[in-house]
Amino acid sequence: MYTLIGSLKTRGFRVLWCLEELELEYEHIPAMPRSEEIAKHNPSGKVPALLVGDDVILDSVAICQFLADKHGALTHKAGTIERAKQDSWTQFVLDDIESALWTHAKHSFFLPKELAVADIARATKHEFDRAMGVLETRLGSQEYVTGDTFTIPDIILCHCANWAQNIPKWEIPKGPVLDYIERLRTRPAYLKTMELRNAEQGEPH
Ligand SMILES: N[C@@H](CCC(=O)N[C@@H](CS)C(=O)NCC(=O)O)C(=O)O
Repeated sequence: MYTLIGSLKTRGFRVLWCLEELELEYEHIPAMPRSEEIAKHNPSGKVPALLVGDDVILDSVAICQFLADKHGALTHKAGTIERAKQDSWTQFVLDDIESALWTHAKHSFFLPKELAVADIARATKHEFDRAMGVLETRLGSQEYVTGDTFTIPDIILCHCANWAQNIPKWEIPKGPVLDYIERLRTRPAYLKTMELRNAEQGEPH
């Protein structure tokens, strides 16, 4: 039995999608960042966290990859070339896409006003658009990022695409990249996660 702590309006979305894909039993506590509930498990106050018995796993990608490895799906096997390429995709999503989104979010609402850079979007949108170009080239005409198999970086990428589309004027390029994202959004586990997310109160983080 797993317990996911973290609102679905945060990176918690990725973990619940993953739990749904794997058809696992879980409990969900939709705690917000910096809430008392998450502070019991993560001193940084960041969500999500996954409780596994007496253990706590932090960081959405580590959690998703753990679940995939443990349950033998949504991943290539460790030690294979396919897995190396999958991990490279995960790293690309975090370094080139999520980092632009996260820098943008921090300067928009997480940092104290006196520290936030007002026109940060000039740099972050530039980084994001550049990453979209790289994504288009690397994806080519493949169904998923690693080819025929749906894996964890597809989940992280789709979550980042949703995040980007909530920022005014940030767009996913039409054509192969948008088609790929829209294909991911038809998955039953995604639709279930989105339904649960939409039923939650509060703003996206
Ligand atoms: N690397 C972590 C990042 C977690 C994170 O930054 N979560 C955001 C919400 S999506 C948060 O809780 N932020 C609160 C803060 O930065 O204080 C992960 O992937 O889970």
